[in-house]
Amino acid sequence: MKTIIEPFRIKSVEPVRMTTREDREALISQAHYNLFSLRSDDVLIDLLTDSGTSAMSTRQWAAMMHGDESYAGSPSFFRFEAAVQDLMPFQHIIPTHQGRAAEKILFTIIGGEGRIVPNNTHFDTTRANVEATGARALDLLREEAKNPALEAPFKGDIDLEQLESLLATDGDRVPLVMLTVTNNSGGGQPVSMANIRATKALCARYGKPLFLDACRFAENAYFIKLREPGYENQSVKNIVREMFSHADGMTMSAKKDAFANIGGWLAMNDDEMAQRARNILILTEGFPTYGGLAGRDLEAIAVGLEEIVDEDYLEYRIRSTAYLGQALIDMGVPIVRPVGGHAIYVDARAMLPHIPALAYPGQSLAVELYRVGGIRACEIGTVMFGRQPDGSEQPAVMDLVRLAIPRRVYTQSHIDYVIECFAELNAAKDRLTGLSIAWEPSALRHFTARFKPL
Ligand code: P61
Repeated sequence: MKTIIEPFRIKSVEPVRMTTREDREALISQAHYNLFSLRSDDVLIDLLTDSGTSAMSTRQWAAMMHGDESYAGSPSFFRFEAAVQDLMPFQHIIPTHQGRAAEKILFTIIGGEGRIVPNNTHFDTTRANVEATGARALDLLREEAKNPALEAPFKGDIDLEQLESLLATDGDRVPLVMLTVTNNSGGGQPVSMANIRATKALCARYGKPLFLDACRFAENAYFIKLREPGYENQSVKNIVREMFSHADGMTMSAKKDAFANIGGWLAMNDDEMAQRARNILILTEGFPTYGGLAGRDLEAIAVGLEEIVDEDYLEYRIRSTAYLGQALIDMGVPIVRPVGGHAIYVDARAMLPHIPALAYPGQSLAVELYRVGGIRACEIGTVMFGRQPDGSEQPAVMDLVRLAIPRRVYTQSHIDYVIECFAELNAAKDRLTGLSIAWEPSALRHFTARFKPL
């Protein structure tokens, strides 16, 4: 069959509140042209993030009733721990309230002034948590991945030559190496097993641990199955297990590839590091058998981890994201290629060449998408990454707008509506203008900055 159906039925629905273009003009102006400042009731199709926005299954909701809220030693923790270790066999599984809390703990332990943390590309919270300790977050993406139009199967791969030269010259400043799977800021592109394996070999040679930022591990594994020779007949579950067998630890946001609305964890094999992590956890998150989560959240994650490696789900997930991507390609909208797992990344710099990077073409496109169709997307470009630690401002590597697809939430007709809105916007794109920043906070400015149309 050509048609890949959603492999679920709808049992419970949430109404979408309709708005007109006039309503949205007023609402976005009141929000100072920052989409994070909108009320979500005023959004028709919310593609701001795939994080924490998944629809949970009947099995997950049922499991939540088994949540045991004991302060210490809850059976919900042990079910959670077993589900994680079934896929990611690390010694120590430390729950946190979300991914950035795991990052905060990890970098409090291993970061600090003068240190360098290499990664294929740090996501913004990871970068912010590295830099908050005084350490440097270094992105070592391969050149080919910086060309959005280039088709290559594993554009998330870290540049092994640059990594090796860093370890050879400055290795004593590197506490660990990270790989973000899939590479969110680089377009949701997967990392190949060959690259994970080779990174591990380099790390072993220089005595460095390898950690995976594993938010979208299942999508990454499915791309390995589809694209990497030798894996086509392996189960996704086995591929996942192999990915983690090459790592010494991981950070995770259960809000992505665990179908949960909240949660995360930090995992590792090193006993001493785990001891230090649990000490910090108790200060900031909670006792090690709940780590800032309710027992019911741990239950939802445990079931979510079983469901996320289901290959019918993953086929639908990857194919439905590609459906939107292909429609945009067909109408001539430049997007990061090949289409990633959780999102479409529109190349706003290429689409709006008349808007300079420091007038934020990505923000301009995101605002217009809201005006035209009530669609909320997220700028991943100069607004998010342009402010440098020394206070200066520079264009980001790319100016992208991400249309992130919440898991199991929207149907094909929602996506067809998004495509129609793009067609309208694309026809009038030359009329779009840039924006300036009227106010910004000292860190993570994209969340709260206020803009003015130029
Ligand atoms: C997202 F606008 N991602 O993609 P937490 N690593 C990676 C992530 O993608 C990630 C985290 C760590 C989000 C949420 C988000 O400025 C933003 O559970 C690869 O969100 O703490 C999160 O996991 C952190 C959206 C985060 C943003 C920061 O939409």
